[in-house]
Amino acid sequence: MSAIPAGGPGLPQRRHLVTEIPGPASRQLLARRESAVARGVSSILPVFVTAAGGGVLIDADGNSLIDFGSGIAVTSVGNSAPRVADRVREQAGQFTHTCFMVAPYESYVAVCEELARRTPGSHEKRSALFNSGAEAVENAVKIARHATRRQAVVAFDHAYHGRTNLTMALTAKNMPYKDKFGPFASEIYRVPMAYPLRWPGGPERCAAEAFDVIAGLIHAQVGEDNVAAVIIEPIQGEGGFVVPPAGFLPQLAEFCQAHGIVLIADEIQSGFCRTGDWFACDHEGVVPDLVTTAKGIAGGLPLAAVTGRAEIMDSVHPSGLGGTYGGNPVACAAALGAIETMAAEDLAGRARRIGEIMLPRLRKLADTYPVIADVRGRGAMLAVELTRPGTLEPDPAATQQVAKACHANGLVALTCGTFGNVLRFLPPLVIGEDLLEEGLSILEDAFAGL
Ligand code: PLZ
Repeated sequence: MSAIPAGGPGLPQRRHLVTEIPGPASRQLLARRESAVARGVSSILPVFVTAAGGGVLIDADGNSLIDFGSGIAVTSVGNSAPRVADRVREQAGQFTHTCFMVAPYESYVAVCEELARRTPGSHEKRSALFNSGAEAVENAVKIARHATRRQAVVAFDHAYHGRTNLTMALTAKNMPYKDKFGPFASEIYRVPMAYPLRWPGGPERCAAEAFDVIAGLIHAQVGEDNVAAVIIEPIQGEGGFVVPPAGFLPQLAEFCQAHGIVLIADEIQSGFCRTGDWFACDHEGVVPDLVTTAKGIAGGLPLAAVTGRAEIMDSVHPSGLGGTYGGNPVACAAALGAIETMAAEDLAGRARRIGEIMLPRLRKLADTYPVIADVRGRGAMLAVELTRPGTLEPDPAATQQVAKACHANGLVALTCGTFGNVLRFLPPLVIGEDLLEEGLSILEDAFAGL
């Protein structure tokens, strides 16, 4: 085996397989893993990574794979992006932790300033920093309940908000996220999602009916003035990259405003340039009251945030929010490097360009293979949904088969969806166009092999 290269954009940007997938070195690590790592924590790829950068992952056998996953929409700026890695190195040499609740530091404040600048709306905002997406969602709900003195939270079919107790309750899908992990938190009410492909009566009726159905359910089953918050992913992530029809989110925002309900946009997967704008809400000018962010915010370091209207955020008494590690200085340094990269390299523009390259090829694929029932998404957050041809019956087996064929040929492709029948594409926004085209060719070959 050759020496392990350093990661970052300097890595040769090419797919190069030198062994089968997984190779012998990864197989050895898999065996060690089995006797040390809990079975409940699983991995999609069977290879162990030694370096990554730009649009490639290098494994323990020296294989170079094309990355269409970004570690689930995290390394949008690329792995070991120079501005991230440099700032992390510098910060780690200065101090690694004081606890912001004990002795504060500037970078935490600077991240909150950036969040105020970049998130939708020009109103006065405040932010609080946490470690994971789930923790941000938990805190957004805490804040909304505190501010409104109400308890009910409305979440959607196909929603994903995390794996902690409250966020499991908000997440829709049972297996693998919730099965026998209950009892779950109370006062969570679920309403249908505006899911055009699967709306009874079809996409046109979805646009016309979804909001009324949801508002009707809230009125009849919860009562508007019992609702603290409505939480929605403006483009759903784990649940299947579901894009609601134009007009739906603005209607929902208007409804929340009319009834004093806090609208929480969970932009943990869709945020930070992924969809071709800073946030997915921006495409329709929707201004949520609270926004949860994580993933792409810090180029791979664990950081999450709740950002929102000053009066809502500041309704919470001093010391009502916090946590030992929230806004860790190394993670904040990474976030400042990541946000600077997004702005300096116009990664929102890159995301739009990725969409322009990928969408026509995905649509052509759908024209060729009737197993593809839908092509959807925005910018560099794209997906295809697989069903038995001519029906809406999900085809998770074909989805798995395509994903596995991609992996065997050196393309990191992820699946998602309540029914496990969606292939999703989340390339790093810095991926080269040749690599992007090559990845799409591998995907096409995988469909040809079905
Ligand atoms: N909200 C919209 O996408 C995380 C989950 C991976 P954490 N999605 C990836 C898995 O199987 O655990 C996510 C999300 C949205 C919240 C979360 C939760 O973020 O950082 O994983 O807690």
